[in-house]
Parts: sequence; structure tokens; C-alpha cells
Amino acid sequence: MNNIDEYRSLMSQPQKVVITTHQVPDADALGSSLALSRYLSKLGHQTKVITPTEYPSFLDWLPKPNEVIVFNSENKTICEEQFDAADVIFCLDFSSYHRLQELEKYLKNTSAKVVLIDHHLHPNVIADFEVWQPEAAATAELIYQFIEDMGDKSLIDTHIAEGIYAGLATDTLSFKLGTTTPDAHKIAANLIQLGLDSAKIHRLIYDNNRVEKIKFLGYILQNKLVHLPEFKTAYFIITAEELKRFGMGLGDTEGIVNYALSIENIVLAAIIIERAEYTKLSLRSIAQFPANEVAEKYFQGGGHRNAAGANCAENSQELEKKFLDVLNIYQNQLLNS
Ligand SMILES: [Mn+2]
Repeated sequence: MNNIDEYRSLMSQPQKVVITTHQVPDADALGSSLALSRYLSKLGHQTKVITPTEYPSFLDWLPKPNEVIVFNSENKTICEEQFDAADVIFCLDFSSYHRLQELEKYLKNTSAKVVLIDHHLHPNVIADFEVWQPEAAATAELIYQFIEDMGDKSLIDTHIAEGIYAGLATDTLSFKLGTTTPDAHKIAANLIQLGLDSAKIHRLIYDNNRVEKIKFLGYILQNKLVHLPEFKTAYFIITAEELKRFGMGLGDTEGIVNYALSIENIVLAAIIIERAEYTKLSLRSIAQFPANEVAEKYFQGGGHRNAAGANCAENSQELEKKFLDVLNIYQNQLLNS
């Protein structure tokens, strides 16, 4: 962290802390936020986790999800008051203001000190203190290191460990992506040594599906896979009608894209999902192929080299057409990957 002495002196007295993270928080965003919240409250600070949108229900098992205030029309006043009253605001797992949606203006107008802890490329969030490492496998990895750097490793309890492990395990796809750092493995080992039940966390994350979701997955795999070996690419398109017909909610489509990536010789996998306000494009790639460059340059999105995405205004057919055009641009790079 930069200005670490200033940070230490700021936090030497109890502070009112707001922790916020990106829209539709994933396990890294929410797990890191809850772990940090628990750690800071153990030091005597008053903490609130505020998310710009609802988080997927498969994260309900995370310790103390009731600490989370979800921004919506009902909670607007509470969120405003919390941001107003905050002495310190932690921004976790996002590098760009727009991922805060409505909360963006509260952060931009705050007089609180801002702490950014993140691993995305090119952060544009203005912060007084930064723990920014784009090579980190997850924000959770940075939360662990931050607690350790503060000399507070002994404060890591099961709640903190589970939040950190959830972020590490999911951002690395169970420690299998090329972005998995030696530190990610070392931290996981330390957490297990501290008593974390890693098998339980994996079951809660990956083997905790509603039966309807598994049937939906069967339908998608059977009917919606587009395989383009000439581009080493495979993708799915899910329409709003299909989501409705199968009763699929937020988070139920999580991970489907990885089935496309699991096909032999695939370099790029994608999923296009029609949501209420936008059409979501998620990209996954292997090795050096830059999914983030594709998302940024052609779809105004972003992310990491092997996992990126964008929310687009086009409907699914238009977006598919645009995606196919972009594949042509990258054909050589895909075939040589
Ligand atoms: Mn992350």
C-alpha cells in the first residue's frame, strides 16, 4: 500500500467504514468485502458493505450476508446516509466508476478517504490509498496480504478465511487458470492450516445447484452450443424467453461459458445472455489470447486476459453478428494460439 503510515494513523482511531464493490458482485467481490468487513470490525471500526445491485443467490452461504446493504429504491436513503457518514470508503474488485452504477455519484462526491484494493487493469478510481496489483489472482489474495502486512494475521478467523477462499477459488476457476499465482496456492494452504474446510467451500460454490439449473444446463448444452473450429471458438446464446421459461435468475447462468471453453482445441469461449436492461457478453480464453482486449476494443467492456465481458445495448442476434465480425479480425491470432 502507498502512504501506509498515513493509513495506519487514520485507522488508529475507530472509523465509520463503507465497503463497496462492483455491480452483480461475484464471489471475489462479495467474499473480499465480507472478509475485510469482519477484519475491520474486529479492529473496532464500524463497517457496512454496500453493493450497487443484488448478488447471486449461490453466494447466500457466505458468512454474514445480512451485513450487506443492496442498493435499490427501498434502500436508497440508507445507502446515501452511510456514504455521507463514512470516514473511509473501501473500493474492492473494480477499477472503473461505472461498475458502481448509482453508487458512483456517492463515491465521487465523498469527503471520506478512499482506499482501492483491486487487481483489474487500468484503474481510473481516484483513491488516497491503493493496494493495486493486476498480477494478483483475485482481490481476495490482496485482502489476505493486506491483513498480513498490517501484522494482523492472527485476526483471520473462519469467517474471514471463507470469504478470502471463496474469492481465490472462483477467480482462478478452482486454481486452474493461468492467472493462478504461487501466492494464491500459498494463501489457500495457510487458510487450510488455520482450519478452513476447503472441500466444504467447493461444495457450497460448485455442488449446490438447484435441480432446475441442471436441467436448464442440459437444454443449453444440447440445443444452444455453436462450435466454430475454424476460429477455435465456441459460444452459447441465451434469450430472455429461455431464462423466463426455465425460471432462471441472477447467477443461474454462472459458469455455463466454461463448458464451451472445455471443448478440445478451444481458445475462446463466449456466452451472450439477454438480460432486462442489456445483453451481457462474457468471454473466456486460454493462455495468451486477450479476452480483455476484445471486450474493451469492440464492446466497451473490460476484465482480465482470460476472463472479460461487457454489457451491450444490442439484442442477442445483433450482438452475435458483431461477435462473429470480431472473430474474423482475430482469426489468425486464435488459430495460432
Ligand atoms: Mn476479482
